Order: sequence, then structure tokens, then C-alpha cells
Amino acid sequence: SIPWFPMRINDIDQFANRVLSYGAELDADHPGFTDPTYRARRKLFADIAANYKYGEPIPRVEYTPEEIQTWGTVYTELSDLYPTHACAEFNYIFPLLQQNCGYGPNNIPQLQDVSVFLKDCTGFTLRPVAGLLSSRDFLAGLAFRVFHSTQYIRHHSKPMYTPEPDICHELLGHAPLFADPEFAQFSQEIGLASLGASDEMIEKLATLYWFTVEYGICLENGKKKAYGAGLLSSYGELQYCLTEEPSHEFFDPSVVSVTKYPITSFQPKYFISESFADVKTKLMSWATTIKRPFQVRYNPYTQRVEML
Ligand code: H2B
Ligand code: FE
Repeated sequence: SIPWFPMRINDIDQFANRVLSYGAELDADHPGFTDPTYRARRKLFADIAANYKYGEPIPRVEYTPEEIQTWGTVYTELSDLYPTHACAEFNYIFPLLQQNCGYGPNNIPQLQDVSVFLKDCTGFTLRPVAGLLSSRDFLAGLAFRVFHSTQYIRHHSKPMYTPEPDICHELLGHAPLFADPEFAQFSQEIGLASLGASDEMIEKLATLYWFTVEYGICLENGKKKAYGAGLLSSYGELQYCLTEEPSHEFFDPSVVSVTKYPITSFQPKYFISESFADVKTKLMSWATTIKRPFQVRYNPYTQRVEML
């Protein structure tokens, strides 16, 4: 039987609360575990995500001076590297976020403002989420050009480390490229391929997502540049990934989709694409080999998935 999947954009409301880990709870090794103030703060963010319904404005949050300082540290270090380490599409969009969405070292942008900006560029929107979703739920959001975004920030005791996605990862790593039309379409294609797919196929698509959207590298005039969000939000790995230390291979979905990867250390291997158009074309032709008794397409006028 076909696993349930959302067919209308507001069906997503049903799973925004099915978080696998973190959310309001924290593991014993989380930097904020013993900090009651941080935990109370996380509860606030979890409640916003739990109560959010599709189409509503994302509630604005007044970040504390301590939170803004954490953001400022991460922002300042990373923005130093972007001109030399990030791909051209990212460097084109980043100043637009500074001009339109309040990106800067002294301000944590509001998800609502970033969502409005992205919607205007590519139709992508953000919705708040309390913690990690399953791959199936997370990928299904992408089919509707919806990106689930955390709104809380990492613990101030370790500004350059987080064991989970946080607003620095989402807004510095992910958000900029969702404003790029080719990248947006590529992301949506992974999402569409995931709808109603088998668990085994979800695993492959999550792996493709990992090696592209999270850890992808591309070539520009023969030089390697980062486009993956896990790289663009990590000061250490953004430098490491372009050196000769890790290995680099060309992107081939049939190889990438079955490659194992570590989740708590720097990647030993990265996959390189020529362009977003190239990675999208390769993914789409690979996706036609997926065995599914139906095909899907997204109707942007009705915001529904149609089964063919
Ligand atoms: N959930 C959330 N909230 N954010 C993510 O970035 C995320 C997720 N990534 N669930 C997913 C899993 C990704 O690692 C792939 C698709 O499994
Ligand atoms: Fe991510």
C-alpha cells in the first residue's frame, strides 16, 4: 500500500508537530541541557511551531541580547568566508537579504520577513518547526516549496557548535539559495519524488538531499565553491570542504543515493556538480527509475499535488 502523503498544502499542518528529537526536550549532552532559561526559551519556540497553521504570518520573536550576540558571532565569522568560499548564486542573494530582510551582525532576521522575500523570488515559504522531522515529513514539505525552519538559536556557551538545526543554520545556510529559481526547483523535485515512496526510497532521497542541499559543492571556472547549507553555516567545515583533505567526486545520483555518511563529524567525501541545472536534470532522470504506481505533479494554482 502507498504510505500517506499530503496532497494539499495545509495537510502539512498535520505533521509539523511530529518531531523526532529536541523540540522542547533536550538530550543530556546538549549545551543548553542544564540551563533553565534556555529550556524555557525552547518551550516558547516549540509552542509557536505547534500552534502554527499554514497561511498565517509566522509570529515575530524578540530575541534577547544574548541570542543576538550568538548570532552576531556566527554571522561575522561566516560572512568573512562567503566571498571566497560560497557559490555565486549565494553571493548574489546574500546582499539582497541584508537589504530586504534585516540580515546583519546585530539583528536576527524574522522568519516571516525571510518567508515573504523567498515567496516573492521563487514561491518558497518557511514554516516554523520545533525540531527534527522525519525525512519523509521533511521532504514532503519541499514538494510544496515549503521549508520547515527552526526559529530558536543554539546555546550561547558554544556559538560555533550546534547538535541540531538552529536559526543560524536555516537563515545563513538554507534560506539564501531557496531564492534561486533553479535551486528551488531542484529542491521541489526531491520533495515530489518522495511523496508516497517506499521507506527504502525515502532513505535514498534523504541521502541525495544530504549530499546536495546540505553538503553540495559546485564548480565555478574550475574552482570548487560550496552551496550546501551544512557548509555555509559551519565556519570550520566551509574551509575544510574546499581543501584537498576530503575526497571530491562528481555527482551521480545512482552512486550518491547509496553513499554512507557521518552526521557528527566533517564529511570525508563531497560530491561536485557543474550547476544547479545539471544536478536537477540528473536527479530527475534518476527519479524516473523510482517504482511508484502513479506519478505526481504539483499544481501551483491550487497548491495541490495531482496524481497521474
Ligand atoms: N527536520 C528539520 N526540522 N530540519 C531539517 O533540516 C531536517 C529535518 N532535515 N529532518 C532532514 C530531516 C534531512 O536530514 C533529510 C531529508 O533526512
Ligand atoms: Fe539543514
